[in-house]
Amino acid sequence: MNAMAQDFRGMTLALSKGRIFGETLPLLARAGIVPLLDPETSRQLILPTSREDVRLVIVRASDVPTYVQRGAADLGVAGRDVLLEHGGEGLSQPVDLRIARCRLMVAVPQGFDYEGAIRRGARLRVATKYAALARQHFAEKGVHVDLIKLYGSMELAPLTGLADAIVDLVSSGNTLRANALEAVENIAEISSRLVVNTAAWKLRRDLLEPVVRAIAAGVAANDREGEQP
Ligand code: PRT
Ligand code: MG
Repeated sequence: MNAMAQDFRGMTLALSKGRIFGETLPLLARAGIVPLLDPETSRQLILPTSREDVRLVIVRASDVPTYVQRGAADLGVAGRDVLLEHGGEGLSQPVDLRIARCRLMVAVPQGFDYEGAIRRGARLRVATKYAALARQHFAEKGVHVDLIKLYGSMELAPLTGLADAIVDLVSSGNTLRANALEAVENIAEISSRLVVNTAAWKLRRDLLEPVVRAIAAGVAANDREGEQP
């Protein structure tokens, strides 16, 4: 069967390039799924795999929920940050893959008195790609904010006077340090989730369940490896 065909009858899995792709590959291999092309070098956006009944589609990380929700892909891998921001309607989340882990945090210039500013009831300008999550977080705290929607390089906003604070992902903390910023609040623990179109999860369960189970078994094996001294 031609993996390019729009009438492809097998299983379509939506993945983003970069860190999620790299960490997902070993889990897919557990289900006998090995891509036949490297998305970093191939320009093809539909990748055939070692299984004729499985193809990968390469999309932006924040577009994965949309592809899966609307059934253009049966399965996908998306960060919890992306899923929370999207809302997750129409998606089942059967497995926490425990990969691409990081924290969604509030960060400010080093030395900025964040707690003091909040106590004084200051109105903070907050730059972020996660407008919905940030709005919810500050509303729950009763903090007044002007949200500034950005699509990348959030760290630059406080350095240029665009914003007082940012809401962004932090893993090693190196990017914050390199830009003289510091994290002052943890909003959410993030890892990537396997997501499944809710309708497909009911109607195509026979096809999807063995793959989901194999991936879940791979996550459990990774955990056991991590526990070994
Ligand atoms: O990069 P692009 O604009 O194409 O898309 P994307 O940024 O949405 O995708 P990608 O591949 O960069 O990230 C995909 C997913 O990886 C995110 O949705 C998260 O769930 C997860 N993830 C895990 C991270 C990080 N860790 C991470 N550290 N995503 C981004 N970062 C960035 C962060 O935004 C900051 O700029 O790395 C920088 C901080 O890293 P440290 O190590 O310096 O703290
Ligand atoms: Mg990125």
